[in-house]
Amino acid sequence: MNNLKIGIVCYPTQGGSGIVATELAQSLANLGHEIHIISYSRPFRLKYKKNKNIFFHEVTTYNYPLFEYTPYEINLTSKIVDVAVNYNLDLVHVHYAIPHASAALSAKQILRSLSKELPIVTTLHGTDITLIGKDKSFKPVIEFAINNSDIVTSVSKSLKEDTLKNFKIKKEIKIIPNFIDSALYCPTAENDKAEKIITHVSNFRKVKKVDHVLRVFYKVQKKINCSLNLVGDGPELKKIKELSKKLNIEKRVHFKKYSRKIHKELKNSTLFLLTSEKESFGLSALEAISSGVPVISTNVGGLTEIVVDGVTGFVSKLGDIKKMSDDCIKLLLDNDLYLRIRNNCVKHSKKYSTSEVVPQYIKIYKELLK
Ligand code: GMT
Repeated sequence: MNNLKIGIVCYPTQGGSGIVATELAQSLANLGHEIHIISYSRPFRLKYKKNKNIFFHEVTTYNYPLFEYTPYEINLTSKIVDVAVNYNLDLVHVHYAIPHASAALSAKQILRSLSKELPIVTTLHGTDITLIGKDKSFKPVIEFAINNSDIVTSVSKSLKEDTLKNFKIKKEIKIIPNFIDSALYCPTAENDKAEKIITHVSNFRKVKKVDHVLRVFYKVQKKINCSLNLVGDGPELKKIKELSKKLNIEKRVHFKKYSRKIHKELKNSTLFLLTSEKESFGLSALEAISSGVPVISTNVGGLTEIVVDGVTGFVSKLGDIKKMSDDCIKLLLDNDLYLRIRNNCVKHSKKYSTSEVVPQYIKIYKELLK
């Protein structure tokens, strides 16, 4: 049982869960495991350079005039069955309870009728629990999916607590945090350059409160010569562009497309701002601290596990624009404090490096298959 055949089901988009699933796939493939990624399109972070151990299986949907809503979960279930049989998967690791774990459970039942066992590892990322998961219409499916997965992991302590608070969970939930390639996300001397750049990276959904980022920056730029990099795309982008005009700061705000080179953007940044209303982990904050960039953030969810107040940055209550801007100004004016926090950032991020975290997943896969 050395090299495993693992199915990985994830969202392909810019969100953290898809990034973590893809990075996990790439790390496992580099260790010699055979990885089958199952998703509705090629994951954004999947490198184009062919890795002989990674296979991508696209879930195609079926449209018919009678269906007002395309039944994606059925197509996903069939694809999991198909890949499990044709490639003789040892297990499937799904990222998100719905619809990925619930589809995997249906696939498991179908496979049983074909005399094949398919163990399921489910990783909870947050939105499935703290946002959409709170909608009553999903509750029985989420509870069933979690309680019937063979192993369940959560990306933070806070998300585990939220899951236990909001659902009737009989299953043990193990915490395996998100991880980072610390050789790629590392500080360079460029962090010391005179130009002060504040960066925010997200998928511009309402939950990220990017308007608060602008309002914090508005106050900071009045006191300090600096610019704001807003990286990413999403439903709120248009409104944010309008707000930057209204605040008359558009010359200092640079909108950039999200790219796989985000580590380069961070190397040029002085501070990172994350003003989210909810964040089960905050992968972008981890990318920042690993790059030696102190983070100013809200104190919600799992964020405080990454942004340790006064150690790797400063945290505030949601919407406390004054405190967040004061914290930015304090860090930008006090070079000794800045360098101390920057060093702490790199140290704190080490326990989230790929080499520390990926073996924790391999350990649970092996335990499961014993
Ligand atoms: O919020 C996002 O950016 C997307 C979302 C996702 O599902 O991809 O992110 C969730 O999972 C990430 C990876 O585990 C976490 O870093 C994010 O904190 C979490 N988002 C929320 O909890 C809102």
